[in-house]
Amino acid sequence: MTATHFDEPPVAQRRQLVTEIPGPRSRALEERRRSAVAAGVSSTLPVYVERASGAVLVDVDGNSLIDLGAGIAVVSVGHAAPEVVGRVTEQASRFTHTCFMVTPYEGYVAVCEELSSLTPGAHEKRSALFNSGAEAVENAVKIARHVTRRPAVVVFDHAYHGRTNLTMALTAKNMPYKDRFGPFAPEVYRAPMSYPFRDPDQMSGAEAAARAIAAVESQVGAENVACVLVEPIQGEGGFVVPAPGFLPALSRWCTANGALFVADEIQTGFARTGDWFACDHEGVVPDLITTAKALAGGMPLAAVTGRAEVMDAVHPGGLGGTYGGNPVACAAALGAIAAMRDRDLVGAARRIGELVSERLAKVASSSAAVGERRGRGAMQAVELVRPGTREPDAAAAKRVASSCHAAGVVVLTCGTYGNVVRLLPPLVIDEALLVEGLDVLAGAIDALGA
Ligand code: PLZ
Repeated sequence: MTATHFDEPPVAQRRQLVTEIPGPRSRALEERRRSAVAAGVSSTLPVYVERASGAVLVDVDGNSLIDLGAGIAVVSVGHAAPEVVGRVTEQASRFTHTCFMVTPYEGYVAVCEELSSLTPGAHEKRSALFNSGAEAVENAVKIARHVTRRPAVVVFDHAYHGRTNLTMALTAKNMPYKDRFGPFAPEVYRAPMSYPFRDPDQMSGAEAAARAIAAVESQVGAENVACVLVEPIQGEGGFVVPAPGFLPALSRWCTANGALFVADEIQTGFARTGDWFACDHEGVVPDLITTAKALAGGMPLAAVTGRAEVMDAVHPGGLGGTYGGNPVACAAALGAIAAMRDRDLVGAARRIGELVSERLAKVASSSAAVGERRGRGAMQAVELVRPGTREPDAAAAKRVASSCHAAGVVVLTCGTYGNVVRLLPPLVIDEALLVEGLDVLAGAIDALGA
């Protein structure tokens, strides 16, 4: 037997740089990559990861970096969480695949049971499992159209729902997601989002919802709408938190008009915002909810969960795919959910939220480059602007991210205008490590000199 990861000492939860970032081995791999990997697939920070645990990445040069991105909100339970690694290893040694559509297995059923009990609403539910967030969103739209017999899908400014053909149509931002990848799927209509920082002053959630509904009613017609699809807090679009009342008003409009309210909780779901789901914050109960990312602690798994009568309206064989609900991914999900429950990661996300928002508020008050600090729970961001204006400053966001990266702290940017620096730390991060990461970020924002 060769030595395994388990024989190595655990990864220390600290930041330690032993080379420049990226180091020589990462640079050599980047060189190799260029002649094998398609240029269209890019990396935010080309340090090649050798192993990881908790909130620390160790690269091939021996540098230890603080991970405040969690692989875009995926490893909320931390890298190499024992609950995930143990179940994945055990399942992989029993069997890795049968195809649930051919010969089923218990793990798939158990994940759907967990989804029924954790997602918003006490009603009877059913789930179907897929491989990626985009695939889950595609299927939610398929189901909504099938059951309502209506064509139109309403999405919002700044929305992100994926990169497949239908989900590109649903996604708002052209570059890099859509540019010259069309033609796109029809019957997708975009409504204005509630974006308090950029809306007319004092626009309430109810007013923003009325604005969106008026656009839908005049341009689409309520009777044509299969579903309204919305991220309860927008992710890639800039961590846009809609004004209170926006989501409940949309949900009520859907119910009154025979359309389905679909919450895309792929980025916000599973404890991230300090509730199990972001919809819980305002007691919104979606008809359908899409999940992925943190659901399976790093293995590819996604789901559509919804009202039993809606989900079961689709004919047998109408939903599926070779790998959807793969047994190893399901084992990972059961481990990740157990970890979230046992370690109270909902509570952890709230504590992280308090700590991060307090620190970022301090930075915001001392730097005119920060237009707004916003977020909920362990999903926090700063929107950078040209001082004294609301003009987006993407170059500043880039500078801040690069200087964090050079110092060994992984942060991500986002936003329609590319000017938002966002934090999505693993929810198991040590407080001291988080504070250290925030110090680096605060220093980078201060260094903008605004
Ligand atoms: N819906 C709300 O956040 C994925 C994608 C980054 P997939 N977000 C990160 C990138 O550049 O591709 C996402 C999301 C929301 C859907 C998706 C799509 O999920 O698993 O990437 O397909």
